[in-house]
Amino acid sequence: MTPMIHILNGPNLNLLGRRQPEIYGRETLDDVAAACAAIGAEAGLETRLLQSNWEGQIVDWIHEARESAAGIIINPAALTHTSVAVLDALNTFEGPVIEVHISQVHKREAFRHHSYVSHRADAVMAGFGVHGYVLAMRHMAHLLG
Ligand code: CA2
Repeated sequence: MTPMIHILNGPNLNLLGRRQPEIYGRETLDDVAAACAAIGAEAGLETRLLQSNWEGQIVDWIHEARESAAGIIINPAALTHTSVAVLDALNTFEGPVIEVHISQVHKREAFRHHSYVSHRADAVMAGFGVHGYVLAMRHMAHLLG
């Protein structure tokens, strides 16, 4: 069976490409899904990109990933900086976890400098724009290869 990668996205990322392009760029989450699927096709990985504005939904999807995914790529958005629940859920997942931030969070406000998710993530991308998802997919293929 083709290994599945879940690409999870947190609050407000449904607006990607439609608001604040100076920070997050002009590409949409659909563009990200297509780019990740293309890398997956090259590397023999299936991808499923999901977005929710609800913390509990992200937690539920992480639990589902325990059954159906070989790896998780996650941009938790604001939950990065607030959510022990997302961290606890990720700690129950056994495969590789890659944390992605479109913006370079360390050059932004101090409250964006701490990530709960980084306590679990095997790799962290920040500041590569949406290309960070593509790089994360390539690294996932390397880790699972
Ligand atoms: O840089 C990132 O990817 C972030 O995870 C994005 C979060 C922010 O809270 C993190 O500190 C860093 C915000 C996501 C909001 O997404 C939007 C996208 C387009 C327009 C408006 C919001």
